[in-house]
Amino acid sequence: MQSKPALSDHAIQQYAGKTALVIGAARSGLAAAELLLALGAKVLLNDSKPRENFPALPEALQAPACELLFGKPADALLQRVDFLVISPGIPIDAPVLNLAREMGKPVYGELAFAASCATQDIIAVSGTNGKTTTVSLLGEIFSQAGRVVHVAGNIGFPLSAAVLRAKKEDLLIAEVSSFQLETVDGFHPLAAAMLNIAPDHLDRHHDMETYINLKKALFINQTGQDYTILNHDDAQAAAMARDTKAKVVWFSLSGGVTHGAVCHDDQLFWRDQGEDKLICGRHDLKIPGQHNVENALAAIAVAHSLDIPLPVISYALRVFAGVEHRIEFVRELDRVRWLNDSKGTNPDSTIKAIQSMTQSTVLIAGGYDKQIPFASLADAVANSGKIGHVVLFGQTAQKIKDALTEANYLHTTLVASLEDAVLLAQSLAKAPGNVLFSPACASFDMFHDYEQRGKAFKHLVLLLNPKGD
Ligand code: UMA
Repeated sequence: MQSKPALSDHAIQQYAGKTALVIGAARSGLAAAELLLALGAKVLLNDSKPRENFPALPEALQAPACELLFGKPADALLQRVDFLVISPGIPIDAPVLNLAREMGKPVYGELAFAASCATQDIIAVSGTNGKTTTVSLLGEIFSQAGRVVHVAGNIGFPLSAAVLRAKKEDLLIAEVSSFQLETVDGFHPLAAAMLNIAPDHLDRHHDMETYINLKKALFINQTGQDYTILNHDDAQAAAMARDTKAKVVWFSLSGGVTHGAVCHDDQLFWRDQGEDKLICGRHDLKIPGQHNVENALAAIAVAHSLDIPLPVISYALRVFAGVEHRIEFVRELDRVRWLNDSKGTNPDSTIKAIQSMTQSTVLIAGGYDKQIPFASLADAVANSGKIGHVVLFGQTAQKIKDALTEANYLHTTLVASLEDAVLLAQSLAKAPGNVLFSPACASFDMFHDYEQRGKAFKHLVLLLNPKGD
C-alpha cells in the first residue's frame, strides 16, 4: 500500500477545501490534479480537447472531488474556482489567464505549485541546453551517495508526481524550462544551476530579454543559505550572479575561476581556493563532447556544494551512460554509427552535437518553427569539416536550407518525411562515419514531442537492412 504523501502543512492549510481549476490534462495537469486531491482540494480539470482524447485517466481522478470538463473553454469555469494551476504548455499571457488575474484568482504553474507543496530539498537545473543530462547525472551522483532521488520536471515526469511519491528525506531534482519559470511563487530550490543561455522558444517569449528575465526567476526565492551554480564561461549565465542572494558556486570549462569545478589538461577538478583536486579524466566520461564536460562540471559544482564526497562524484561520473535522445547510439550498420539526438530542439543544442562528431557525418535536421534564426547552425555545419551532407525535413526545412546556402554550404536535400530522411541518409553516409539525427527544432509540426520523434527515428533505423542486401 502506498504510504501517505509527505506534503507541506502550509500547503494543506492553504489549499484544503478550496477549488482549483487545472488547465491541461496531459502529464502536468493530471499529476497536478492528483496532488491537489491529496491536499484536500476540489478540482475542475479542464482541457480544450474532447474527452475521447483521454481514454486512460488515472483512477485517483474518479474521486467525487474531481470534475472532468473536456472540450470546453476554461473561461466559463473561472467563477467557480479559487485559484488556477496551469500546464507549462499554456502561455502565461493566454487570454483566460489575464481574465483570471483580473478576477483576483491566483495562477500557479504546475512545477512551482508542486514545489510549494514539497517538504523535500529541491535541486533545480535550468539553462537552454544540457538540463536533461545534468539532472540525470545528479540523479546518478546522489543515488551513488545513498540518497533516494526523484528526477522530475521538464524531463518528462511532472514534479507534482514526484512530490506525491517522495518521502520527506528524499531529494527532488528538477529540470526547469523557461515555460515553468513563468510563475515561481513558492519555488525555492536549495541549489539552482544555470547552465547556459542561447536563443530558444522565441515564438512564445517573443524576445531574448524576456527569455533571459524568465530564466533569472530560477533564483528569485533563494536566500543566503542556498547555492546558485553558474557557468563562468557563459556571459549571460555568469551575469546572473547579480540576480541571486544565494552563495554563488562557479563552474568553468576554461578553468577561469579560483574556486569551483574546472577542466584543464583533459581532466576535471574541484578547485578549492586555488588547489586542484582531481575528479576524473575527460575520457573517463562515457558521454561524448565538450558540452558534456560542461554538464559534468555543473553537476560536480552542485554535488560538492551539497557535501557529496569527491570520490562518490568521481565514481558516478565514470559510470553514467547518458540519456535517451541525447546523442544516443542506436546501432552500427555498414560501419556507420546511427545517433539519435531528437532532444536537439534548438540550433545551439545541434551545434554542440555537431562539435562532438569525430568522423564524417550526415546530419538530419528540421522540424517545428520556433522563429529562431539558423545562421549560427549554418556556420557550424559549414565550418565543422565533418558534415558531408544535410538532409532536411519538416516545417523549417527550406529556412535551414536558405541559411546553409547563405553560409556557402550546398550539400543539402529536402525530403518529405523522417522515413525518407533516414533512407536518404543511409545512401549518402560514408563508412566509417555517422548519421546524426539532431533536428535543431521542436517536433510539434509532425510529432507529439521530441521523445515520440526520437523513438520514431530509432524504429526506422532498426528496420534498415545492410546496403548490400
Ligand atoms: N491545452 C489546453 N488549453 C490550451 C493549451 C493546451 O487545454 O490553451 C492542453 C492540450 O490540449 C494538452 C495539454 O494542455 O492536452 C498539454 O499540456 P502541456 O503542453 O503542458 O503538456 P504536458 O504533457 O503536461 O508536458 C509538460 C511539458 N510540456 C511543455 O512544456 C510544452 C513537458 O516538456 C514536460 O516534460 C511535462 O510537462 C512534465 O513536466 C516538454 C517540452 O517540450 C518535453 N518542453 C519544452 C522544451 O524542453 O523545450 C519547454
